[in-house]
Amino acid sequence: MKYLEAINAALEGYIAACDVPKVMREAMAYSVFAGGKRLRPRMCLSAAELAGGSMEDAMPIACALEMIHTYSLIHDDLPCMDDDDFRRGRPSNHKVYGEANALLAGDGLLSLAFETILREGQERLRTAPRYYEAALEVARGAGVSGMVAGQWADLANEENPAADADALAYIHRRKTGALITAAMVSGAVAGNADAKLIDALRCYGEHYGILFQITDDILDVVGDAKTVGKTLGKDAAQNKLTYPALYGLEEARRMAEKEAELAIAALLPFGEKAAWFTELAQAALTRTY
Ligand code: GRG
Repeated sequence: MKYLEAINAALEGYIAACDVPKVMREAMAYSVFAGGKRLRPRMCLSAAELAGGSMEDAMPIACALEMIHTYSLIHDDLPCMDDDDFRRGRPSNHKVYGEANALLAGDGLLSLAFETILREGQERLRTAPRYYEAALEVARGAGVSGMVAGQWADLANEENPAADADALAYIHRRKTGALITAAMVSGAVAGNADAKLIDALRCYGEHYGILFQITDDILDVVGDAKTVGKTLGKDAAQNKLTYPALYGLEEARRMAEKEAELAIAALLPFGEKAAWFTELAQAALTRTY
């Protein structure tokens, strides 16, 4: 619980501190405080601690990851993208604030993410000398070589009968996996990890990202809409390239188990200190939201 509370308190502070019109702040806060699991910031903080760094030094980067993740969900729900009316069990941002405001709330969160990282940097550099290297990982994971490229490819492959396993891997390594991997690596770098630990955490992030996406796809087929908090069955309706669509449900489940094994194996050399990550990968296999 200490992580969740600390992440929420820091996010509240960063959003409260920005000088924006009241409704814009409300629109940003509406989605940031809608009950997200805080997976990426928690991964970042735990990776920093595993490396011997402090939660305090990694916190601006952890919060930036959550702002970027939230912007991506707001934009993904827009009618021009996935066109979804529900997210995290509530009306999507554009259903409450309108499309233009939702677009801007997303833009606001993306820029606030980097403003936060840069503004906090001078102070953090004293104890986290590679802080800006960590920030670069976030920019790469979020941007044109990461999440944005994955979203682009995902939209481009809708209704594409030639889309295959390579296309699926390309999309999900970037759309979902890149920001998750960036959370692991940025935390590790902020914590001044050595190359061996960074490689291991990167490997965990890459496998966990695929695991997370496979289970997301499975939930879209067999999940409970109330528990998941969003409209289900949309992937099939939109002819999306997903793991169950390409491989079938049973094979998709087996693939998820394999990815969990590989993620866990990457951190075996770090023993008990990596226990939280091991449990996280195991829990992903049975997640219901
Ligand atoms: C708009 C550039 C841009 C990108 C959007 C993340 C994304 C890319 C689209 C969302 C589509 C989707 C369902 C992806 C699957 C994985 C995923 C990101 C699920 C949501 O993440 P959680 O479960 O969400 O961590 P919470 O609500 O807990 O924060």
